[in-house]
Amino acid sequence: MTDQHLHLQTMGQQHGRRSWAEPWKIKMVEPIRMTTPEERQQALRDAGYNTFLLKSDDVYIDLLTDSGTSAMSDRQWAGMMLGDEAYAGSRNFYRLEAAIRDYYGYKYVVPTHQGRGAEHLISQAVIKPGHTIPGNMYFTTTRLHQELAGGTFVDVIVDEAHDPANPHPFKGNVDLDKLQAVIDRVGAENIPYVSLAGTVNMAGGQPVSMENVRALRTLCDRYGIRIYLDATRMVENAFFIQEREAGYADKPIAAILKEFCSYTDGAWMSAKKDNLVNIGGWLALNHEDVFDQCRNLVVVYEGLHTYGGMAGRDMEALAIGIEEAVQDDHVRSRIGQVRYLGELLQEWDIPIVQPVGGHAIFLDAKRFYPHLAQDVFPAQTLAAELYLDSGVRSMERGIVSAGRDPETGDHRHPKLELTRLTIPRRVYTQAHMDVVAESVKSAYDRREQTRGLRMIYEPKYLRFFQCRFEPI
Ligand code: PLI
Repeated sequence: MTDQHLHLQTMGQQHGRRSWAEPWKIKMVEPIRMTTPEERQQALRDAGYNTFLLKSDDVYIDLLTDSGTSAMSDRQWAGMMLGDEAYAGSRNFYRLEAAIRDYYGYKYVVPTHQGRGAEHLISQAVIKPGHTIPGNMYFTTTRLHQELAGGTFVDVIVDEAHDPANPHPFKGNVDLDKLQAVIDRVGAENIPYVSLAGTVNMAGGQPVSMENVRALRTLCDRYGIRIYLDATRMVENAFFIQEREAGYADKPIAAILKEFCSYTDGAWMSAKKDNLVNIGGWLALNHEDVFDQCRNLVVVYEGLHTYGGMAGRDMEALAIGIEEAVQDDHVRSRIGQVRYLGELLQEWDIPIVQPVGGHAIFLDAKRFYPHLAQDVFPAQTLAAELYLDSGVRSMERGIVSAGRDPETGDHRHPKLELTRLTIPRRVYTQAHMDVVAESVKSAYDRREQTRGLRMIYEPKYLRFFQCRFEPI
C-alpha cells in the first residue's frame, strides 16, 4: 500500500465515509454532443415542444426513458453472437424460457417484441366487453390495451400514491377496501383479473409490499379472481422490500422477486427495463388455458411462439440480462444513482416525488410552477425548459400522458403532474447527474418567468408520444 493510499484510507475512516460505486467499469464509450442555446431553440420548435419528437442527435443527456436505453454487458454482447436465427425452435428461446422460469417462477412463456405486445395478447385473451379491471394506478399502454379489448380500468391504489409529498414506504400498494368496493359493485364474474404493477411508474416508481400482495392474493382467492403482474420493474420493487419490509433484509433480491411472483398468476414484461436489453418482452403464465390462447394469438400479432418478434440473438441477450438484473450489487448501485440525483435536488429544495422511487426522479410540476394551471401543461412545459437550458431530455407524466376519457372526451386531470428524469441503467456517470441537477436548479430559479404551452395537434391514441404544442 502506498503512503497516499494509507493517507486516503485513514481520512476515510476519520470521516466515517464509505461511498458506493458501480459493480462494473466502462469498456466502450458513445460520444454525446452539447448543442448551443440557438440550436436547442430551433430543435424544440421543430419538435412542437414535445421531447418525444426531438432527434436524439440534438440531445445531450437523455433521460427520456429507461426503456431500451440500458447498456448491455460484455457477456450480453458475447451472447449476441450465439443467436440461433431459426424461424422455429431457436435454442435461444429455450434459454429465455428457462431463465424466466428460474427467476420469475412462472410455468409457461410467450415471447413478444416488447411490453405492449404482451399487454395486447393478455388483454385480448381474457378481457370481454363490459369487464372491469382494477389496478394499482394506470399505465398508458396497459390501460389502452385493456380499453381496446372492451374493458374499463379502475384505480384501486392507496390514496398516498396520489400525494407527491407523502413519504409512505409502499405507495404502490393496492387499497383492499377500494378493491372490495369494486368487487361488490360490478361482481367478481366481471373482473377478469387485478392488474398489479411492481414499482408503479406513474406514481413515481413506488413499490408494493410483500404483505400487500399476500393480502391481495387472499382476497382474490375468496372470489376466484386472478392477479396478473406488470413485472417491468419488479426487480426494483424487490430491492425496496429488502430495504424496508421486516424479515427481508437478509434475503437476496432474486428470492424476494420469486416469492412476490408466486402470489400472482402470470406477468407481462417490458424486458427493455429491468431485464437490461434494448428490445424485447414476454408474457408468462401459470394457467394452461390462458397460455394456449396467448400462444395462439402471438402468431397473429407478433411472430412464431418461439421468437415472438425478437431475433434469436435478442433472446440470448435477454436470458443473460435476466440473470444480471437480479444481482444485489447491480440493483443497489442502480437505485443508488437515482437517489444521488434526488438528494442533490432536495438539498436545493426542489419539489420532487417522495420517497425517491426506482427508475427516475419525478419533479412535481404543480409545486414547481404553482402559478400555472394544469390545462397549460406545467410538466410538459418543464420538460421543454430543461431541454432549452442544457439539452437534458426528460418526459411529461401528467395531464398529457393521462389522455382523454373515452366516454366524455374531456382531458383526464390526474392529481400528479410530473416531469420524469428517467435514468437508463449502467449508462451515465455521477458527473452527468451533477449536470442534470444544476440544470433543474437553473429552471427552478427562472420559474416565475415561465408561461405554459397550448396543444396544437393531438393524435387519437397515446397522444403524449406525438402531440405538438406552442408557447403561450
Ligand atoms: O414500452 P413497452 O411496450 O416495452 O412496455 C410498455 C410498458 C408496460 N408497463 C410499464 C410499467 C411500462 O413502464 C411500460 C413502458 N414504459 C415506458 C416506455 C416508459 O418510458 O416508462
